Amino acid sequence: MKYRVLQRLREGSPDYVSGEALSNELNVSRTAVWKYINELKSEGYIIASSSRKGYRLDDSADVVNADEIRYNLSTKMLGREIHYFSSIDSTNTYAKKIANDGCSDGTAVIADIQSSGRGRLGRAWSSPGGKGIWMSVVLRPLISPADVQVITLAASIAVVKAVRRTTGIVAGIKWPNDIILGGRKVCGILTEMSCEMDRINFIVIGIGLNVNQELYDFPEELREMAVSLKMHSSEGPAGEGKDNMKINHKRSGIIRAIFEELEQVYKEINKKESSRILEEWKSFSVTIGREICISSADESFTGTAVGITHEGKLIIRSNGGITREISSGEVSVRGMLGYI
Ligand code: BT5
Repeated sequence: MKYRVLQRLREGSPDYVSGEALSNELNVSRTAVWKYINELKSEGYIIASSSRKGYRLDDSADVVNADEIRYNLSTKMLGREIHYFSSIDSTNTYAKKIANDGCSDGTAVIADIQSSGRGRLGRAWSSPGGKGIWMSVVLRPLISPADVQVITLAASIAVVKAVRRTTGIVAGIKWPNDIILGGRKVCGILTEMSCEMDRINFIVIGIGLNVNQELYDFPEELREMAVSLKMHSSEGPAGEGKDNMKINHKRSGIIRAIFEELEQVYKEINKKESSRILEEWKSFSVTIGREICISSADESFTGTAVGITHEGKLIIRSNGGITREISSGEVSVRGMLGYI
């Protein structure tokens, strides 16, 4: 019922909706309306009340919950089923569990805080509350396990496009799974898979996007190399009025846009139209053309990133002219002059 009250306030916004109208239309008492309004406020909604005019929703609040994300969501499948938690260990861990239990294609798991957010190779992912998008999506693509890397590339494209559409911020992609702003990491993607020899059971795509952190919200060791959308919006030369842009971005709108963009690229993957995805990925890539250092448990070497294969492997040409194809699984990639 409280979300019906919310819906009515949305329809009325930016005007007031009277308590009497709410109580009549929803067939509940005025006291009950007041109780639902207070519940919504405690979820983070900003609602002005006036004894004469009633209640008015201020849509600037950054509220994340399943109802808010689904509001005006235009997808058919992505994010139609949402499991939202105010706190969880890792959304990827939970998503793998429900995927094993048979949840539907496109199911999303979202949390405000992760107590054990994970990166690749057992690394930790900083996931403080009220600041970022920590979510995982379960996909059941019709591709072979060998082509799974393309899904990570597709997910990065979806995030870059969603961020651009909702905030105007243009980010780049560092192969294989990082999204970069001004040379720092704003988002990481962790793809995990369950498969048979020739068939994928499911893929979980974990997306960690820093949205509203300030520098001091990051652990000290990340402050040189991490950034949030909010920090990026407010950086730059003084005198450009950028202080006014130091606003909190609304995470639900960005999540919705990620679902919409991801559904588009996912359709292309299922229609085996990956070549367009790879072309688009190249246009966002900050890796191609750079001299980089690749390290794995066994070796480390340098070369220039010259392209990407149709399975999403990075093509490197070493200084001696030898060409190698690298899969993302067990490697770290560093630029010769810094993080990218
Ligand atoms: C990644 O791993 O970049 C994948 C991160 C995926 C996180 C999402 S959040 C939702 C879902 N649930 C999970 O448990 N995980 C996924 P990797 O390439 O290994 O990078 C990890 C490294 O990034 C760490 O070792 C740090 O150096 C750095 N890092 C950690 N937290 C960060 C943050 N919030 N922003 C930027 N960099 C961070």
